[in-house]
Amino acid sequence: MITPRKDPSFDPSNLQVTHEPPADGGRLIVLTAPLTEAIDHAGYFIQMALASLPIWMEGVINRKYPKWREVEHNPDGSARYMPAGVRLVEKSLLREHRSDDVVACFPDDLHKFIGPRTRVVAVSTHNPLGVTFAAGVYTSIFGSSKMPINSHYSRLLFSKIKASPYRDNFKVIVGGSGGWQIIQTNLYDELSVDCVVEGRSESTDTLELFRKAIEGQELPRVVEVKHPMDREQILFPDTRTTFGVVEMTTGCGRRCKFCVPDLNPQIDLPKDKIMDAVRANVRHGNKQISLATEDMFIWGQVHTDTPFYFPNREALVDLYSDIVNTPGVEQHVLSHSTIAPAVVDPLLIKQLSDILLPKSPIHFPLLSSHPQKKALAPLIGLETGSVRMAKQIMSSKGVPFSIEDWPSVVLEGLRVLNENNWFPAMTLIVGNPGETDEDVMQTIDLVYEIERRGLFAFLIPSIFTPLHDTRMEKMEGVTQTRQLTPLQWQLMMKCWKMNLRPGQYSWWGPMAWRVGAIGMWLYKLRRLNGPNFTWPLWMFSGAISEKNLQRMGKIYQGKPLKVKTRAELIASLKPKDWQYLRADNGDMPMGYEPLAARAAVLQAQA
Ligand code: B12
Ligand code: SF4
Repeated sequence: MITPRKDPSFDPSNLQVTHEPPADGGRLIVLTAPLTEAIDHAGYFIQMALASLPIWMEGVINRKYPKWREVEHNPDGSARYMPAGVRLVEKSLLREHRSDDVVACFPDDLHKFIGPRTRVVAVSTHNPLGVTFAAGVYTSIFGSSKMPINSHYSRLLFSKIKASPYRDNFKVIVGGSGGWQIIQTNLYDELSVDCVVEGRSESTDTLELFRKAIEGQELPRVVEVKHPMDREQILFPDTRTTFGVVEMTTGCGRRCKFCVPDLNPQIDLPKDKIMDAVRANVRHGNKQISLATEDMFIWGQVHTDTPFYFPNREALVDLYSDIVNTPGVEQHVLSHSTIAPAVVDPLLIKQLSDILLPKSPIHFPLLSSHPQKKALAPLIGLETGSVRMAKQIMSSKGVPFSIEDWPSVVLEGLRVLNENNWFPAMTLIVGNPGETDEDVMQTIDLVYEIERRGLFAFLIPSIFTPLHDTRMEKMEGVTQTRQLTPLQWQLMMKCWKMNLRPGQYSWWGPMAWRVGAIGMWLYKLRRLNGPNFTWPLWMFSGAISEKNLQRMGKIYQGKPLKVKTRAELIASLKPKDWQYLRADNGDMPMGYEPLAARAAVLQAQA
């Protein structure tokens, strides 16, 4: 059981506002999501910041994005856009309910739709309590109120529903990728939730549950529903989604032990349905599209004769070209990927860059060589630089390459990506169960090697969180920032120091960080995070050089890594995999051509 956080800034009694009941008696089924998960502007980063910053830092967001709370409505007051999860619940329900019985609205508009007729209020949530990787760790580093902004707004939503004068008439059903957090914290009563659904809304079990709720039957606390096993059963939104999210794949296939989405079947969704959903978004006023996936590179190669980790270049180029060339699509952002495909097929990365950069809203003026300084920034898991740890938790993360070569795959992949103006956000897990100082040192070595080679990724360290249903669910790593060792702190602070590199080029940048970091430490952080945090923070501030800190024995400076080149990595592949390589990338292994020729002969004979 996870201990829920308290939110001192939040007083539910402020919610006792009375409204006129809706003239039509309200809708039978009202769908909603926390405001912070529904907003559609300012790109992915604002939602990630809302999930990671504590509520007392909300002012930072307010200053940077003064209009972030402004949302758009349809003429009837319903939400113009909603997270893709809400849209699919809506679509699933419309298979057996009339459209005027179902509505999706923003939290502030709930009173316009919840009335005496309402029987179900369904909430879709991504991360309601912030007890997941990066979201939890950053708020806890900053201490006092550990409540992430997103959790504050999620609680606000639940309190509004709880305070409804019609609460006794309807059931509250929660679903989405963050539903498990309510189960694990047992906050059903506090949040006034009747039932949490684990799984997809397409399932007939979900419809059955809504039927029971409408009839006023008691609901179980948790319902697990099945994931569709084939691509045709997955529904697509035909209205506008937040950030234009349209699903591209489910599952992954690399089988990392800590991963939730990999538990779903590996499916790549049909292109015609993806395109319909893209066009539907545009029709409803969206100018941006993002394909949701765990690994964009498996699309077009699922259940084919070629292993999924050799990307289908033609299929991917065709799909992405059609998306960005759809009239009305002005912006496109990437979601998640893995890094090995960049080593396998660098030309694919180049071709995708040519197609995607012109429509990318991301600009990194100090990093990008694109004429308009555009960049692509998918989220990629690096997780650890320790081969020993990688073997334990993610032995297939780098396939077709051996996990023994993981640091080389990361460095080579990043080189290819950076050359093509891809600057990924890369996550690292700190405090894995059984992680030793030696493991952390190897990760620090890899991070220094990234720096030494002039490569760039936003490195996002987070503390290991055992996620529900995964093969590491019962394992415990570090649970509080005070437990972090000096090396683990050093790794975290070094990552952040490197992330700020592009911001350090101004004359005032380095000075601002020095003063700011030390000021924060004196004010608050030294008490919160304990003595192991002190020297890594001095390193982060840059007030004492890393060389001097190392001489003083206060930090570990990392040793150069001996890594394989792309040619050496390709040469390390098993001969049976050579047939899937693309010769136009070069670096082909010795003996490749005879094999290719033999394959061509066999093909001709067949
Ligand atoms: C796109 C995406 C984002 C985008 C956009 C999110 C948005 N608001 O639309 C961005 C980049 C902003 C984002 C941010 C974050 N994300 Co995110 N994101 C995704 C991703 C890739 C796709 C989500 C999606 O839209 N899927 C498609 C829809 C259709 O699926 P769905 O929402 O799950 O809905 C289905 C079911 O859950 C169910 N369902 C949904 N709602 C409901 C409601 C009811 C009542 C019922 C019955 C059923 C139901 O039915 C739907 C299908 O029919 C997923 C990975 C994944 N493949 O799901 C990660 C994922 C959800 N994100 C994750 C995380 C950790 C985060 C962040 C915390 C990261 C961070 N530290 O910044 C933040 C949190 C943001 C916030 N506001 O709190 C984790 C969730 C882990 C968890 N909660 O346990 C995931 C699973 C990624 C991962 N590999 O771990 N994310
Ligand atoms: S590569 Fe990513 S999505 Fe795939 S199993 Fe590993 S963590 Fe999960």
